[in-house]
Amino acid sequence: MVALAKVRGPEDLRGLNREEMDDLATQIREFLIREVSRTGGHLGPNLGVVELTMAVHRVFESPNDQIVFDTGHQSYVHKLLTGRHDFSALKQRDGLSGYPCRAESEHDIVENSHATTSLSWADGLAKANQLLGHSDRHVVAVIGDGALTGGMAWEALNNIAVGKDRNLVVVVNDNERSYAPTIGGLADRLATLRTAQGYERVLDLGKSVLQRGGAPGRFAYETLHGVKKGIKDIVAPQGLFEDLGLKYVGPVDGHDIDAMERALSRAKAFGGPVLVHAITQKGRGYAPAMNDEADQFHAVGVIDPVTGASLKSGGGQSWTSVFADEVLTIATERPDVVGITAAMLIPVGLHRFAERFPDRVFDVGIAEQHAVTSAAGMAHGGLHPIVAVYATFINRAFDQVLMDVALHREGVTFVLDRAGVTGNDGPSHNGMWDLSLLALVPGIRIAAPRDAPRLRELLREAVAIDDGPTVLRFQKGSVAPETAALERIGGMDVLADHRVDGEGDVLLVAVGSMVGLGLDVADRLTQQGIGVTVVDPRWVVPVDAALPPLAARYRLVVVIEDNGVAGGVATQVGAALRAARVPTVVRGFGIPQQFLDHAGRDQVLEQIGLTAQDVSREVVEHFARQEAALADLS
Ligand SMILES: Cc1ncc(C[n+]2csc(CCOP(=O)(O)OP(=O)(O)O)c2C)c(N)n1
Repeated sequence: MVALAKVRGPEDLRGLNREEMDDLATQIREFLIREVSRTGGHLGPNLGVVELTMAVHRVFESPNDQIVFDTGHQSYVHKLLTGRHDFSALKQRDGLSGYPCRAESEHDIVENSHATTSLSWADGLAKANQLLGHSDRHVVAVIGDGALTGGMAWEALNNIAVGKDRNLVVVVNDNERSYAPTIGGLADRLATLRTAQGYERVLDLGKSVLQRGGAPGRFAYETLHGVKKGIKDIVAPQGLFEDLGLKYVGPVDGHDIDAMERALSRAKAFGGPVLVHAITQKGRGYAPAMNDEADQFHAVGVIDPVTGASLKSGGGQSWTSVFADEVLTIATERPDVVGITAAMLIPVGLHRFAERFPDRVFDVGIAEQHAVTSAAGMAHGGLHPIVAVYATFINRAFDQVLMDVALHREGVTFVLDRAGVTGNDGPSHNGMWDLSLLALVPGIRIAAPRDAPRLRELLREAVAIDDGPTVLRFQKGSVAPETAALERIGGMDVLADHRVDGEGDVLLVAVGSMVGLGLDVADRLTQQGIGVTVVDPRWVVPVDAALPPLAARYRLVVVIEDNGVAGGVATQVGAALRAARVPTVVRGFGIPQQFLDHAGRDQVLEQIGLTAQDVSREVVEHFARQEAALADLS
């Protein structure tokens, strides 16, 4: 028996026999359940790729061979096999990243957690290897059936297929699920392929029997092999990959290490692009995951390792849940409203709508671009689509929002969950680009609710707009406490008014989830004798017409937003003031344009200076500098 702790690199796997490998697989599963239940993480996907990853590391020699994991959430086993055993601070500051990470290991290449990029990366790596003469090097891309529903995968396969002499192996990790069961024609086609299970084994058996028979036997085997495609088309019509010109091996039981090794070795020896179709089970070996209908523990928080029960209280109603309830109410009132999700029905809160009106909610697969243009079509056809995605994933569909929805003035509402700093999932999951990108779109209207009543109100206002795109963005986690408005000026809510003798120093514009912070800043400044008025603009793009005249009555406008500073609300407010010839200075506080390492949201906010203490100190110093400059002049 070999202890998992002794496995410091893939080479330690190579001398092991079948029994030792099986034993190691058991240890890896126990490790994952024990460790990930303490920190939270992508437990289900990783339990499903234990044997697959072991086989990949036995057959290929990383880092000379290059292994790319699509999305990267299923790379924990790879981390273990490449010597990373301290999972105690997984996804936390200074702990292991939840995705591959170049800073962690020479075995990690792609750390972008946006799905469906692996095949393009692999195509590029294989082209580089060929041109630079690395003929001994193989590229392996591990991609889920979910990620395979994304358009980029097919763009890549179209190119991979013609690179006949490039060493590229695509391993399709087919567990029939994204979060929920994978849907669409592709999923149906993969299901057809699965029915051919056993075929490869027959062929393997034939090989060993026939090859033992010397030259005639070998001839018979080659003949059999030569007609393989024909047989397969009879057994299971599967032109899908072979029609593209890709050699297809499978389906293979992804939990049978020997079968996986045989398939991968054959693919490796082929010397051209090969697709290995592995059948796996998400959550394998852990009953609470396998029995979980919603997503088989795709991603969990802190759980009891024995029962799988969640151990961390939710901390109140989530933004997602408020949206889920309100969108259902609206859908009940308005039959023209439809929902679209890119493979994330429950995470984005369209599940209640889908349960009640299954024909009116469309899961399009991990296909954000298609989701948006399809929504344009639906809008033109007389519906009002609500496209619900995580803020970070709308980046992918910028051109579709611009050219298909906005240019054609189609009434589509985008609901962007997880906007702003999300923290633990690292740089690619922060929703810090959506607002700046979307603000570039002519005619778009973007809202940022500060609390649950505003989310409901703004969603209703958004779906009432039928002549262009509308956007609602809100953060991850629990809704902020309710803050009532003192009054409304234009479309803006005034939340606090601490002017001294009617004189205002600072007009503080607090955007969405930053309202709590803004109110805290206002209190601190008031204590320093600085008069502050706090407004929540509700709709941040375009800038409310009432804002420039209001700003003209203050010495400084402070904008606080949970978005990249470049091109965000502060930029928009500054431009609006300049256009209205209002000279008041605008100071923006937001997320610097950096890729932020994984850590808790509060830790990240502290690191980038988005705290009440930091912002109020900056404002006090601003006035101190101004007064010093005036004193110099006099
Ligand atoms: C562009 C994009 N959209 C959505 C997601 C969210 N997401 C993360 S994993 C996942 C499902 C992936 O399914 P699959 O590729 O089959 O991998 P599995 O988890 O089943 O192993 C989704 C939708 C993402 N990472 N990237």
